[in-house]
Amino acid sequence: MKKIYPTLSLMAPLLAWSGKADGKVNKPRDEKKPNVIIIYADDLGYGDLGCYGAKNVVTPHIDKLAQNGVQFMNGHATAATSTPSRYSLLTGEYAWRKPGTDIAAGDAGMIIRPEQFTMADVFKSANYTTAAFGKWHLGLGDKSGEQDWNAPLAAHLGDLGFDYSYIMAATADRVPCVFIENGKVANYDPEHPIETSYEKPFPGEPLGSTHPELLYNQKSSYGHDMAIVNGIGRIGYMRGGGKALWKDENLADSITTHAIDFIKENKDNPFFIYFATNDVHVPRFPHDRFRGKNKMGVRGDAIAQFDWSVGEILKTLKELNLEENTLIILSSDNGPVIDDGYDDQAEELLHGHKPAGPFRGMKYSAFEGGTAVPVIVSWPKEIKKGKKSEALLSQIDLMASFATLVDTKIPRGFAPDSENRLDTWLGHNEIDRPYIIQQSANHTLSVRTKEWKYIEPNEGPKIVPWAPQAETGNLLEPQLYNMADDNSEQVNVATQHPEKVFELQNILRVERKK
Ligand code: NG6
Ligand code: CA
Repeated sequence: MKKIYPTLSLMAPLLAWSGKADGKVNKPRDEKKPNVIIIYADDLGYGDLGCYGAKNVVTPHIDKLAQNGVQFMNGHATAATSTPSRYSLLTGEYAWRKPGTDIAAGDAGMIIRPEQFTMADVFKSANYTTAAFGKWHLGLGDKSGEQDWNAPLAAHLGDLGFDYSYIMAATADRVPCVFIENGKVANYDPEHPIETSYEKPFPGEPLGSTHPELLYNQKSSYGHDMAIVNGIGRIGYMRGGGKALWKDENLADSITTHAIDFIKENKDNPFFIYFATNDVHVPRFPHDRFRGKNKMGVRGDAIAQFDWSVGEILKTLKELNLEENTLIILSSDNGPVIDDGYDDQAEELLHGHKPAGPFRGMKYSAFEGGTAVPVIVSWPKEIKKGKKSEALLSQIDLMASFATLVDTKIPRGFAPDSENRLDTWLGHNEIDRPYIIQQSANHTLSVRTKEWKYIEPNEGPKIVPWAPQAETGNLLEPQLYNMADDNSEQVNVATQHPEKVFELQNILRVERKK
């Protein structure tokens, strides 16, 4: 579907970004626009990287990226789970404004609609070549449950501003377990047509629940007992696939090598890459090169594999002489989780490792651990080395900040929640966002300022049923934490500071009305 944005200048002038924190405008640069790569890990926690204090796993490539750029100590995803976080990142709209943005099934219809203006469109309108790799998890095709995986999909990333895509439809634990390249199953095997269902099993196909003896690896600890693919129980039913089925141990290799090929092919023109890894999501099934190397078991191995992927991208940029003028943003879609429904010993083998660093809660949670994530930004040409920034930051602002970077306008009505904070993202200032809004798995909203955190009252279990280490943050009373002296949200001071509670509640009220 063709998008037409009359307000948009397709002849965007060359980069004219003011690189100054004080608002003074530098001379417009007429050099080549930077390449931009978002490296988006899955379920990687604030405490999971060497540069954020991890001891049990080494992440030399990422640590180097941080040393060469800015490391943010107060960066946040918009939500504590994948689909809403990614929706907000790629559209600049808080997912809680848009129904149907919860954790998506593998046969969900495409959640971002073709007529929406996306982050990829920002770059396209500035004449970049754009691509997405790896985990998508934002639906494909026109309607949920109605995809024909054996034909070109009715709607795909080509309709969202991506020139090229090589993606997993959802997650590694959801069917279909195949890569999709430009809207078609990659390595399609006509002998083995693909069918999926999230409603009923296919007669005669063994399931994790009925044939646990076929699960030779990674038994489920919760759910994940429907289709069995590569000996691993998944969410959703599937049959067929044949040669197109991915190999779990090769996921990182496939995603990384496709991205590297794209970089090589597009080295002469500015490109934008959304590089979304499967690591460190479940099922954790790292390649033999990493397996068994880390004392924390497969979760540690998967972090090392993620670091390897980053290293390969950096190596390629260096070889092609693109390192200096490539802006890289590395982050995660939500906080960490330990046991996420597979019995992979992630908990038993932690050895004192704290995936969420100092924060309370994890993935799914309204506590900070749900959304406080590593954020590293590097652009050797423009960013001073080795900076740490305490600025309060939300991924919601990347879209408008990128629009400023490439000097393009977002058409009216799109990216309503995204603000241009480019100078902060590049480490030129440390201006906090006045507040950020965070969404937990059950839609509880929190307001975070630099000093305070308010969690609205909500019902529900205290612990995520399948993730026994993950506190939800649910409480029937308002919660208020003083982040300046209690960043692990231990002491609820709501009753001592009713005026602060009121002020932050009011922010939510106003935001909800927008
Ligand atoms: C949950 C899954 C979990 C994970 C999550 C999505 C079970 C018991 N739990 O429903 O394993 O897939 O969805 O994670 O099935 S996310 O990072 O993509 O949001
Ligand atoms: Ca995730």
